[in-house]
This record gives sequence, structure tokens and C-alpha cells, in this order.
Amino acid sequence: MLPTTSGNLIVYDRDCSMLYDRLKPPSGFYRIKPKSELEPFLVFCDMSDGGGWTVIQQRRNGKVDFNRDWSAYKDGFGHFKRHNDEFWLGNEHIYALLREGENLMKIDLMDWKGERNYAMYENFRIADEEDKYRLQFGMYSGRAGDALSGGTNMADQWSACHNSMQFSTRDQDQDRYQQGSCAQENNGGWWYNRCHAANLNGKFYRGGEYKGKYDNGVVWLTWRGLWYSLRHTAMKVRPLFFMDSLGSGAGAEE
Ligand SMILES: [Ca+2]
Repeated sequence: MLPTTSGNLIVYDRDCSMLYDRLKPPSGFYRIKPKSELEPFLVFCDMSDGGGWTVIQQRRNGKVDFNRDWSAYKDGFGHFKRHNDEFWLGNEHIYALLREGENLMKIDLMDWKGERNYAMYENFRIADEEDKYRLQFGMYSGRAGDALSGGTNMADQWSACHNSMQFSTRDQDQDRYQQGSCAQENNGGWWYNRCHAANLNGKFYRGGEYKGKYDNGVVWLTWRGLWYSLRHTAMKVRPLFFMDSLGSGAGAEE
């Protein structure tokens, strides 16, 4: 933690981009405070890839169970100590982080051969708990395909577009699948539709390809398909117009 001291008051950065601008520290866990009325909380700051990214989700090794209930997804869970720890930052924290200003969400993916890919979304944000943390996002760019919009054809988009969906967990079904619960079938909390083309909080399968009754792996449809579970994922955000000291803005990574 690297708070500024101002008199007797400890001043926290609103997010990792402010911390990066101020001190350029290495990647690691730091306390931030996006809103004055909130208690500061610990986040992983990815200071590589242009710097300034606040990471809201990370999968690395399957050590953390992501099949959790509403209150766990609301508050966050996982470990917040080592670079390879897995976690969900928590919907309340994510809401606080994204509620003001324009931001860019970058989703980093890696398969079991070590190949990497990414997708980016402008103005990724979620509503408050009253609206069940409903998801909104803008323009896509990247190489992994726009799985959050459901995929490439109309049928997939009808069943799996995640934009404007409310959040569901195994104990709170807000999906559009009338016959059952997407969260129960797909093992995670997510903005399920009927059900998904991206399931980054799904079940961690070692080795990639998997079989089963449900496509419940760590899925990004438009890159490796529904029956391939990814090895690494990270969802990270920073202000849309963030520029690091080298002048490389959003999209200049890799
Ligand atoms: Ca349902």
C-alpha cells in the first residue's frame, strides 16, 4: 500500500491508473478508494501492458472455487496476495470503480499452449445491486472476437449476448433461460442470457478441451469455442483516455 499522507489524513488513489500516474510502482496488490464513502480495498494493479490497470477478475490455476452465491460475488472472493492468485473483486467494488467516467475493459486470455489473446470493450460498466449489477458496454476491439456480444451470428447473439443482462448466481436467477438456471449449469456468477458465449467465471478444466453435459468451462466462444476451458484470464480496467508516460495509449500493448 502506498497512500499519500496529507496532514493526519491518509489519501488513497481512486484506482490503479492514478497510482501509476503518481508513483509508477511495480505490478502488485494495493489499496484503492474509488468513492469517498467507501472503505479502501485491496486490488491487483497490472502496471505492465501500458500500466494503470485495475484487475477485477483473474484465473490462473483453478485453486479458487468460482461456483459461489450472490453474497460472495457481491463482496468478492479469492486470494489477494500473490501475482498468480485467483479472485473476483466483488460486484460492489466493481460498481464503485466503474460508475464514473469513461473506461476501457481489457480481457487477457491464454490457452494451454501458452498462446495469448485479448478483447477490449469501451465503457464497460455495471448497474447497482438494485438493478442486479446489469452489464453495459460499448465498442469492441481486439483479436479474440466479441464473445460478450454473443458471437458472430444472430442465433448466438439472441441466446448469448451479455450486454444489458443482469448478474446471476446459483442462488439468484436473473437470466433469460426459462427452463433452468444458467449459473447452476455453468458453475459461476455472470451476466447470463440463455446462457453464454463467455463464461470466464466457469469451471476450471485442466488441459483445455473438456466434455460434459454443460458448456461450463472457462469459455471465450469466439476464440477457442464452447468446449475449451482457458488457462489464464484477467479482466482489467482503466480510464479510456489513459496515457502512460511513454505516450502509448490504449491498444498499444503486446
Ligand atoms: Ca433461468
